[in-house]
Formats: sequence, structure tokens, C-alpha cells
Amino acid sequence: CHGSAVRQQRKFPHDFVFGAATSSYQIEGAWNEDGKGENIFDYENHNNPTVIVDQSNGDVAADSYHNYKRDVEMMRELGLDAYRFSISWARILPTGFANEVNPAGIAYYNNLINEMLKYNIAPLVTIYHWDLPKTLYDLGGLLSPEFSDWFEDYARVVFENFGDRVKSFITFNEPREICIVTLMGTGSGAETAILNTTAVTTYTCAKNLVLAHAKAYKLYDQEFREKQGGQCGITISVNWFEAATESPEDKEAAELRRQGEWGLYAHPIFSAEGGFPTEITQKLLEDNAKQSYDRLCLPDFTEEEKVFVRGTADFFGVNHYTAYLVTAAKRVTDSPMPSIMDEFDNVMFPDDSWPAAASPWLTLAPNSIYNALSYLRNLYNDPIFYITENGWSTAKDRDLFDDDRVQYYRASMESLLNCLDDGIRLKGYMAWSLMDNFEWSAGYTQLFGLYHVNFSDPARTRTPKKSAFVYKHIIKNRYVDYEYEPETMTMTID
Ligand code: GBH
Repeated sequence: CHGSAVRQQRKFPHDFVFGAATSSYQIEGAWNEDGKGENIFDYENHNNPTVIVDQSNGDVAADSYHNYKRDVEMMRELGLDAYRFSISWARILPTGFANEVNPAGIAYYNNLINEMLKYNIAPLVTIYHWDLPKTLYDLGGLLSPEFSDWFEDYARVVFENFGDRVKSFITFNEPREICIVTLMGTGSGAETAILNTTAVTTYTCAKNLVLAHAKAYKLYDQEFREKQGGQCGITISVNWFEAATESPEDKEAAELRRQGEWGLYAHPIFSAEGGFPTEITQKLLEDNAKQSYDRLCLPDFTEEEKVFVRGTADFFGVNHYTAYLVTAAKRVTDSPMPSIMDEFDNVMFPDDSWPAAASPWLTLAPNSIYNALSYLRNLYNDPIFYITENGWSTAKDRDLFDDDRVQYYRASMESLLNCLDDGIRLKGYMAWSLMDNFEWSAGYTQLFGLYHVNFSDPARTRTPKKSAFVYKHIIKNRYVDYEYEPETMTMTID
């Protein structure tokens, strides 16, 4: 009793932004409607369906292209301050290039934004959440030296059309995942081509992506900010990596893991000196020497490029899901070629005591938002943060009583409050996700929604889970009430 009274004194400030997030390919569907161009996931999932565990795809997904009014109604039910969604590049630029703008695509996002604004829900727009136009992939995608120009042209179309009403832009969602995990970099090691692309692509991609981000930021800063008055940042996935023991080897391994996972992308933008992190360049130099390369096998930034990129973010968007313990160990997959997958010489694993989600990579690690943000705050001189994703997966066919997700969100709230108590400049939090959606290679088998979506119903009916009621209660009251239970499972708009 005393405990809960103490907890209730820890309140979120009224201007703390609570929201939820989604991304275009994962929810929109309408993959070939109204003039949309083909993107890499349309192409890949149609031509290599076995890559997806249930052989599904995003052709229809949650059909948000036709259900956006219901989506906004859900935001109102939850009482969200903001909603983070992404723009499908090929929906507004079917050729990938800015020569041809698709009016139906622009209209879709205008309708969504206007519907949100009617109810004071602030749009947070991700410009790129992985769904690269196939046309641009064919020309080299993020590996092309032209990529940053294509992206700048696309970003201009986004700012011009939506920036009068959208005040927060995120250039990229998760550089690491774009360059290593998703199709772009072909960094999965699955390809059998003679060219060992993993050796080269991840670093080339990292550099091109960071340059593209910086160009879009400068474009906003120089041509749009004065008139539109918004902010522009980037979202990086930052899980927390803790040394498994106090040994110097494990500590070094954990630091290398952090720098390789997110420092590679954060350091050029947020550090005082710019460029790739020295931990990584040093390690690569050593490894490259052993691999008989006598030069650094990484397209480093020139001094001019370092200056160009440094400081190009008004905020640091963090997608945070989980933590791992890290121990120094030689990886068995060691490659004779340079590859970021093999540079770390460490093994990572969750603690046994951490509850596990439906996704094999996801556990509930204690206070990990605070651990990650306090580390970033010290490293990068106290930037403004938003948590742009955080959430929990359950298996398909689960009922609506998702107490494990409730437990996860409540733990996240405590960790956010720890950040605020410590003076970390954290301004908002987006739950992943507003609704169940296409979870990439896991298809529809791992679901993150606050709302259940019935994927076998043509209407894609959405139904709130217990976690939706709990999140709503937190947003409304600005504290975590551990005694709260929804009285019914019927939602209303307050
Ligand atoms: C985010 O990535 C994405 O932004 C979002 O689109 C996605 O739906 C959400 O998380 C939930 O996954 O399959 O074991 O090889 C989070 C980072 C990186 C986590 C890739 C899953 C694959 C691990 N993700 N990782 S595994």
C-alpha cells in the first residue's frame, strides 16, 4: 500500500508525448493500388515467399490504406498525443525518383494527417522505414554513391507536401537493420555469389545512409525550418549491452558490441568529433591486418564529410526493446573476409531470469531504457531523446488478455520515469505498435499490437487488447497504477 503510494508520486509531466508507432509496409496493404510503385518487400515476398515463416506478405496487411479513419479512432480511444507512421516511398514516388509524384499517394497521407489533426494528435513521420522502391534497388540502392541524392529529392517532396502540418520528421528507421538485417545490404550471409558482399556492403551502406540523413537534415534546416518550424532527427535501434562479468575482457567486448551495433551510426551524427567510432576503426585495422589487408577496410569519412554530418539532428530517436549480457568469446562463424558480423569476438545472451516474448530475440530486461539512455546521454552530450519504438510480441491466436505485454509496458514506464528523475532530456514515448502487423520475416506469427487485428477478416477488424486499456489509463493519469484492471473490454472515446 505504501509502495503504490510512493509509485504514484512519480508522474509524467503533462507535455510528455505519449504515442504509438507503425510503418507503411507493415500495415498499409494496397500494395499495387492507385499508382503505387513496387518496393523491395513487394518484390521479394512475391518472388521468394519462403523467406517469410508463414509465407505471408504485406499485400493487404492491416489494410490501413482503407482503414485510416478507424486507425485514428483507435488513437482517440487510447488518448494518444502523437502517432508515428512512415511514408511509403514508392506510394508517393512510383519510379523512386521525384520526376513523377503520385497524387493518390499524397492524398492518402494528407487524409491521414488531417484526420489526426482534427483530434490534436501530432504526426511523427518516418521518411524511410525500409520499403525502398525496387527501381532504386536495381540501381544499387543504399550502395549507390547517388543514394544520398535520391533520398534528398524524396525528402524534399515529403517536406513540401506535409511539412506545413507535420512538425517532427525522422529520416531513417534503424540504420543498422537497414544495412545488415533487411534486404538492402544483402548482409545476411545467405547469398552465394562470388562477391563476398558482407565484407563491403555494411560499411558502405552505413556511410551512404549517414550522408543521406545529413543531406535531408540540411535541406530541412536551410529551406523548410524557418517557414515550417519543426524538428528533424533520426531513429537508431539501441538495445542495452551489459558486460556479463566484471572482467576487462567482457567489459571491452560489451563496449565493442555497443559501438558496432549503434555507435557506427550514432557517432558520426551525435559525437563531438564525428566519423566512425575509434573502437571500431581500431578493431578493424587490427583485424584487416590479420586478414592481410593493409588498409582500413571501411570507407571512412573525409574530414569534410565529418564536419558535414556532425550535429545534423534535433533529437535522437531510440528504438529500444531489450538487453543482452555480453561475454568475450571467439565467434565460430569467423570469416576470412572482413565483415561486421565477425568483428565483435563476443557472444551475447539474455539473463535466464528475464521473461521471454514470442520473438526469440526479445526479453524483458530490468530498467534497460534507463541503462541505454543514460549511457547515450553521457556519450553524446545530453541530446533530446524520444523513444520511437518499444513493445512486446505475443504469438498469434493469443487471447486479448495480454498480461505479459502489460507487465512489459509497466516496466518500461518505470524505466522512463527513472530517466526523467535523472534529468535525461526525454520528451516522448511511442509504443510499438498501435496494432498487430506484418512482422517482417516472422510474418503474422509474432504480433506487437495494442489492438488485435483479425487478418482472416476482409474488414481487418481491430479489437483492443488488455494492454490498450492499461496504456490508456497511464496516458490519462500520467502515472502507473498497478491495481488498475479494465472493467470491461469495451473501448470508448473520453
Ligand atoms: C523494429 O526493429 C522495427 O523498426 C519494426 O519494424 C519491427 O516491427 C519491430 O522492431 C519489432 O521487431 O529474427 O532473431 O534474427 C527492432 C530490431 C532487429 C529486432 C532485427 C529483430 C531480428 C532478430 N529488430 N531482429 S532475428
